Amino acid sequence: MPYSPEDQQWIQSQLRAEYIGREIMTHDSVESTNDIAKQLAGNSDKDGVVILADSQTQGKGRLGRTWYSEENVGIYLSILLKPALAPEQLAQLTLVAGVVLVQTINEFSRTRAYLKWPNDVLLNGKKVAGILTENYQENKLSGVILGIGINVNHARFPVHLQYIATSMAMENGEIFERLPLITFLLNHLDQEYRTFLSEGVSATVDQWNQNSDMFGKHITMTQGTQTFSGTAMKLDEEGHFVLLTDYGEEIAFDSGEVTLME
Ligand code: BT5
Repeated sequence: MPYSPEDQQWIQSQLRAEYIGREIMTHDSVESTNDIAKQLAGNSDKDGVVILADSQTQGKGRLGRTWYSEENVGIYLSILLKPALAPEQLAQLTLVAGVVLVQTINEFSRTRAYLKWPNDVLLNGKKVAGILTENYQENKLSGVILGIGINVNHARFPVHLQYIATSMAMENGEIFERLPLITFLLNHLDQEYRTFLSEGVSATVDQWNQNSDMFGKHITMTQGTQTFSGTAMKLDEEGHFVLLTDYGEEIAFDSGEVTLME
C-alpha cells in the first residue's frame, strides 16, 4: 500500500527531529527520491526535508547502477541537507548514515545485520540496504542528498539479484511494519548527524568498526582500474578503510569496491 495521509501524519507526529525530518513528503511512485530532493535544493526552507516513496521506477545506486525498488515492500527515502560539506566529509556522512541504518535494522531484526564498506548493510551476507550520497552544486547553492533504500518485506528478488540481495522478512521469517522503522531511522539520524557536525566523525568510526564483520577477512579492493588484495583491518580515525596488503603494506582508502574472498 502506498503511504496514506494518515501514515504521513503518524510519521510526522513521532519525529523528535530538530533538523532531519522537520518536513516529510510522501509519494506513491517516483523515478528517484534523490532526484526529487535535488529539485527542492533551491528552496532555502527545505533543509532537512525527507522525500519518501512507496516505489521507484529509476532508483539509483552508485556509479550509474540501479536500485531495485518494488512497491509496498521497501523503504526508499532521501534527505536534503544544506550545509555544504567538503568531499572528505561527504564520505564520512555515508558512514554516519551506515551506522544509524545498521542500528535501525538491528533494533527490529532478530538476525544481526552488519556493515560492509562503504555503503552496504548485509543480513546473512546478502545486501539488505544501501546508501547513496550525492553532492549537488547549482547556481552557487550546494548541499548533500542522502538516499537510503531498505529491503523490508520483499518475498523474492529478480534473478539478477537473487544471490546478492535479501530482505528483513526473508531472513527473519516475519513481516515488518515500515512506519516504525522509518521514524526510528530518522530520529536517530538527526541525533547522529548533529553530533557529526559538532564533534566530527570519531564516534561514528568507533560504532562503524563495532558493527562490521569484515575486519580480519581476506578481501580485494578495487579502485578505478587498480585492484589490491589483502586483509581488511579497520576504519581509521578519519573513516578511511585500512587494508593490509598481501605484500605487508598498509593502505588507507577513501573510496573503492570491496569483494570478500572468504
Ligand atoms: C547502493 O548503490 O547501494 C545505493 C542504494 C541507494 C538506494 C536509495 S533508495 C532511495 C534513494 N533514491 C535513489 O534513487 N537511490 C537511493 P550500490 O552500492 O552502487 O549498489 C547497487 C547494486 O546493488 C546494484 O548494481 C545491484 O547489484 C544491487 N542491488 C540493486 N538493487 C538492490 C536491492 N534492492 N537490494 C539489494 N541489492 C540491490
